[in-house]
Amino acid sequence: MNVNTQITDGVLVVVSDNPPVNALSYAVRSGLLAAIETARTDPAVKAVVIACDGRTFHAGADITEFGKPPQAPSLPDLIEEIEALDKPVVAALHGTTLGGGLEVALGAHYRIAAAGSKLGLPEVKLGLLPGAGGTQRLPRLVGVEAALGMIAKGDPISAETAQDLGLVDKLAAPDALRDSAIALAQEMIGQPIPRTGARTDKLSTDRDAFDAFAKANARRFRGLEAPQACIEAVKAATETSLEDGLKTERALFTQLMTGDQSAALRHLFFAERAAAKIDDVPKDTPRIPVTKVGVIGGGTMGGGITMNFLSAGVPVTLVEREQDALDRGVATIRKNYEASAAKGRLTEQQVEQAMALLTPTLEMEALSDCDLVIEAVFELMKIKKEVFSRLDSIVKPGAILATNTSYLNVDEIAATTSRPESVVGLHFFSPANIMKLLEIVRGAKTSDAVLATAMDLSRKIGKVAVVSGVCDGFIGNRMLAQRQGEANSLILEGAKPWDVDRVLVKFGLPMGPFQMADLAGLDIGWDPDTTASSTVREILCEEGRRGQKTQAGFYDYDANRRGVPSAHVEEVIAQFAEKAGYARREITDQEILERLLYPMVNEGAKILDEGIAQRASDIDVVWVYGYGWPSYRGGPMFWADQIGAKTVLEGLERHADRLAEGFEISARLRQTAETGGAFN
Ligand code: 3H9
Repeated sequence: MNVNTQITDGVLVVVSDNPPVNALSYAVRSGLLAAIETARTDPAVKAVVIACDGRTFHAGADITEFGKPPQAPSLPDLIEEIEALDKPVVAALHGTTLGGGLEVALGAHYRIAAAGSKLGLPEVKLGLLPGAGGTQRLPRLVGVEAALGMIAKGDPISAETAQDLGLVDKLAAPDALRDSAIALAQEMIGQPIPRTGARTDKLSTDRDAFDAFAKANARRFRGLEAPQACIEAVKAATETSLEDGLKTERALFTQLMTGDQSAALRHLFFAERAAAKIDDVPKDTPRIPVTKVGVIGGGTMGGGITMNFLSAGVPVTLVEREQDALDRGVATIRKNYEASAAKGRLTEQQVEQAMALLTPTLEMEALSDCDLVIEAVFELMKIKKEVFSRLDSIVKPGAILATNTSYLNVDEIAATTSRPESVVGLHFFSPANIMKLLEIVRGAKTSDAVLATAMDLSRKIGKVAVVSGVCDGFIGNRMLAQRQGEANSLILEGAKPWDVDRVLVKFGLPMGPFQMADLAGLDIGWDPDTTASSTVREILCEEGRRGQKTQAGFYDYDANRRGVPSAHVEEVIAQFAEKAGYARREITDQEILERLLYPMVNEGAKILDEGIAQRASDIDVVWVYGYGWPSYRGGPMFWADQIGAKTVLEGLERHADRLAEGFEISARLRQTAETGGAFN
């Protein structure tokens, strides 16, 4: 039984129990409807409380039912029955009252929430809108402005804020929630019933409010269909009756639900959770307690990594070789925290608390009692090996030794220690305090305990982790190299760098390869002593065009770092291409897109074949959280599934003559195309 009922002093207490998050599955909806029917017909029932056991009130509709044939009762119908009941209904909210769960609460006549709990309508993050009356009832309770924010952005609010907004009538201590709800229900017996749907007093708004809201959030909403649909639905609430508003909401919901974007975003929801599971590591693997972390290298990467742990309340010992570099590293960490405080994201006290957890030092020996040490030194095998063999002699047995390498062979690094089972790759992405992705690189000998601990830690510091096997560049950079190779060829064949960038930005990425190169600095990996004008990039570096920091790279930059196409660079490329014997030609946007992205999909297929990634959806998670792949396109493998592996294969065969030397089509791609299968 998912839904139990009991009558307590005239109050029918209806309790759902559908772990883990009390999703409103068919069984729960049926149970709730039956309970409402009992309340309607049983004269012993004078009022109703709707509550949940377990960790949360309903956290939404059951997403696993989406895309399957709907089963009555539908959630909108159930909520209508709740609202129509002529006995007071109180919803008792705890945990995370989300989506359809909040819509149930909006249909109830009163809402009482556990202090510290959260409420929200996150459907937009799944490419949807609240489809069970949320877009019509929420603005009636909290006003248009607050409702627009909650619905179109999807971020939850605290119960305390919800009370201020009028969404929640009362707060209760978490352990007194159920009793308080029953008391409130009893108090309301015989009172006029306040139905959210019948209210209109908060609906008036300035006509321009909707456009202004869309404009103010244009960057956040770029490329996404759902936020605009959310805005339209809320607008309908202000313009029509509840009944018509609900019809508009339903039509928009159905349109989104059957569209590609929501399919992609729902895929990502489950992909992110699947990525947290390592198939051959048992759930109950003992973890290594990590109460103190060491970081070697106080540069951009080491500093960012350090901040993750300080922010999570874990003390960090930060090692540098020179006092100057150490001071600079510490100052940058402080500066970053203070910038967050200036934006109101942290209090001054939180800044000081984080900084107090930091121990800067020049002595590697200070790492001896750390439970985890992460190395973020120069990306050269020789240096990494030196660091690890020293760590091996310093750090206590059982501690985790991690490298932040983005390309190098983790097994080779591990082999320099007497404990390869303790060595793992923790590949953070820059800026490491902000980017969500963490590639956990599993060496041939990395122990289960180290992997399971790394997974737990990533969650603790707010990262989305994906396990990768050892190969050059791991999952993300290995695929990126394919894209970069084609981008370099395309500009020699006749495309302009800004055309290449424009095509990717139009596709939904935040920037293209040449904008990215300018941002990172063209001189990364460039050696002034050995440079020989052998690539366009080398020539630009030799000319002092090192990217944004020199106000010139592939683009010219103004004082505000705004890039404009450079006629000079066009000339450099044309001359280089001529010398190298390229026949220049017009290249269509479609060819640019196919040449950049199809080889990435092909590489992804090889990564799967070789067992470097556990599953296709892991590759999608890497690209969405680490490289800005648009979430509404689900990741490269999901995208390939949507357009069809056959399309990708045919495209690669069409471009075969122009693809990089040694390019090979993956057996998995060919097979998937030929059988009409899918990667995901
Ligand atoms: C909606 O409501 C539409 C309506 O407006 C209209 C309908 C007509 N369904 O995240 P966790 C699973 S749309 C099914 O690791 P946490 C999840 O996959 C919905 N399953 O836990 C995972 O499974 P597994 C609007 C769900 O504590 C397990 O539960 N609601 C659902 O870190 C644990 O999840 C949302 O979008 C679901 N709704 O976070 C809320 N939710 O163990 C989505 C979770 O097999 N959910 N699962 O991997 C969340 O944001 C988080 O899960 C939550 C808990 C904050 C609740």
